[in-house]
Amino acid sequence: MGSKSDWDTMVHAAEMLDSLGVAHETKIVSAHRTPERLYEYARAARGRGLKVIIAGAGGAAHLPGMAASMTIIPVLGVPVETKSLKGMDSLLSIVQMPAGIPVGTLAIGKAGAINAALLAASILAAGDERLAERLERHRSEQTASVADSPE
Ligand code: RP5
Repeated sequence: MGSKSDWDTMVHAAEMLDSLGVAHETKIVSAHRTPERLYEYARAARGRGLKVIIAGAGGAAHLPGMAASMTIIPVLGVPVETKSLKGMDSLLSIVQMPAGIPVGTLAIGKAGAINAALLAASILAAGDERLAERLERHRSEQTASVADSPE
């Protein structure tokens, strides 16, 4: 994530990964304030064995696109909700990547963070049958938890 202030949103991705048993790390890497940290992180990611990067950022959110430009690992972008523009700024700056460098963009805020984790797990499940089974179980439990009436 681009800032410690993004953690309130990105913690939902971390919690979903935890609940699915997906190993992960959480880092603050700012495209603006720590550009060299971003360069080193993205450049080293594949060699360190990382398989997917979830990048959450707000405002002029360059982090996902810049990370994606420096690695072929799939990058999932989470637009963090902002006070001034409600995250529309984050969304548009993450989703509107020019052709050639893809970022898989999720919804603004908590829903996007949760779905980024689920999508990362789906990507990883392509080569991990046990994770695929855990994802199937998660879906079944979610379905079973939906009441058929609001009262
Ligand atoms: C972005 O600027 C971060 O991703 C964060 O969402 C936003 C504001 O950061 P802070 O000023 O709260 O550190 O780089």
